[in-house]
Amino acid sequence: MTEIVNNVHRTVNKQFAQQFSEAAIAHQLAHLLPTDGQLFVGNSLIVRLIDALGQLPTSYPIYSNRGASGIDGLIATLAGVQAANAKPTLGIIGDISALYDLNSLNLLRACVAPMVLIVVNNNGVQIFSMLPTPEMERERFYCLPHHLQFKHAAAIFGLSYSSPSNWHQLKDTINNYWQQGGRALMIELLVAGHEDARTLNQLVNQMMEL
Ligand SMILES: Cc1ncc(C[n+]2csc(CCOP(=O)(O)OP(=O)(O)O)c2C)c(N)n1
Ligand SMILES: [Mg+2]
Repeated sequence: MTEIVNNVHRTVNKQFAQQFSEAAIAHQLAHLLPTDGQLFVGNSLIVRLIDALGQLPTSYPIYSNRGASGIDGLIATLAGVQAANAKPTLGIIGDISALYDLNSLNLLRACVAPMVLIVVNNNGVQIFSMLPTPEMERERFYCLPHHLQFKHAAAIFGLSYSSPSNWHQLKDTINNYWQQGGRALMIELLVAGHEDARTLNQLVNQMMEL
């Protein structure tokens, strides 16, 4: 059993060592957490990637939402979670979820503690790329690509903004923010479309063969 667990760890670590992808960030998320803080995880692909690949510290507080149907009101819940206990908070949600609840960015202007919101922009709904959806129709009817970016949305609501393009930039930007504080910070991660849903499926298949 220990041998299998070690093999799983080795395979996963090798796969993500050089990547800057949604799956790799889920795997490394522990390095971005604030000390004595809390994590809010959005729905869809990111929560599944963190569940499968993340190695979060024991007992670290993690919140998530299950709204009326799922992806509604995630930013509002993130703001509410922080307002309730005033801890430094890292939130991570998908791009469609962020667009759905864009007005709630206004709530992040009045944060009572440091707040970083990571928006994983994979240009649409990628969770359905895990399912055997028909290739020809997937893009148009399931993924709904919008080709939008969030820089100006952050500006409208007076948030700081950064869109790092590699792991070191991401880690330094967030960890400097935890030390220095300031206005709430939005981080936009521009990642490839279908890749991460497929990575998860491929990894599960690889694990079955170990
Ligand atoms: C209120 C609501 N409407 C629609 C859905 C169906 N739905 C499930 S996931 C999803 C898209 C999520 O997209 P995004 O936040 O970008 O996450 P990704 O799939 O790319 O990880 C949608 C529309 C839902 N769960 N909740
Ligand atoms: Mg998305």
